[in-house]
Amino acid sequence: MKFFFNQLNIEEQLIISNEIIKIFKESPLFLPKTPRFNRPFKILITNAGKWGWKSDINGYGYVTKHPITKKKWPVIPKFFLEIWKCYCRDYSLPNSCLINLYKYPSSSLGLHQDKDENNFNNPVLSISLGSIGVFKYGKDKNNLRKVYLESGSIVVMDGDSRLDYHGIEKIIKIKKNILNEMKEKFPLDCRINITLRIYEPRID
Ligand SMILES: O=C(O)CCC(=O)C(=O)O
Repeated sequence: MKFFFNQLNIEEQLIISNEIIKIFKESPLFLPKTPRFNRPFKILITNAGKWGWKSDINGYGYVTKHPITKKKWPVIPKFFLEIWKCYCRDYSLPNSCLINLYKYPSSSLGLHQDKDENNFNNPVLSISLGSIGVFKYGKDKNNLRKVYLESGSIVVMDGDSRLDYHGIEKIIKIKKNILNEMKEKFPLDCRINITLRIYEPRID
């Protein structure tokens, strides 16, 4: 796991926030639910790119259309691709961009591995914006480390860390949340995480 803390400056974070507002308009946030038991996640999500991730009673994985609007996901903003090129320069461009909204201090994301992409030689890159995410990670579920992901931080999971367990324990409110400055476009004191991935559909 590679952490690049506080990499993006305020101007860059504002560009990203504006791109997210545009994505939300085309591709509204939705509440994912667990397969089988239909339990709601503690975050809202949406996507950009050819492939978007969803989870509902029928299963989870990558799909080309928004589960509610049934429209294709919007394209991944160029600026996001530029960030990918800086940190993952040896790889092809991502075709999936998942956006998570953590609305409350109690919003969280359970410990998991990113295993739906089929080719784990490709990295996963995530960008944090807004409130702090308390991020737990490790190879062994019983021996986890904890870091605080502040706004503008980037995480890359590649190589040996590509299949590490990870999750968000909780959200910590900060004094100056960049997302609060966006004219009420985001819930107060929220956190946003953007994850860029390369999904390779299975050819059966
Ligand atoms: O919010 C984060 O920092 C982690 C997001 C994540 O692990 C995921 O969406 O799979």
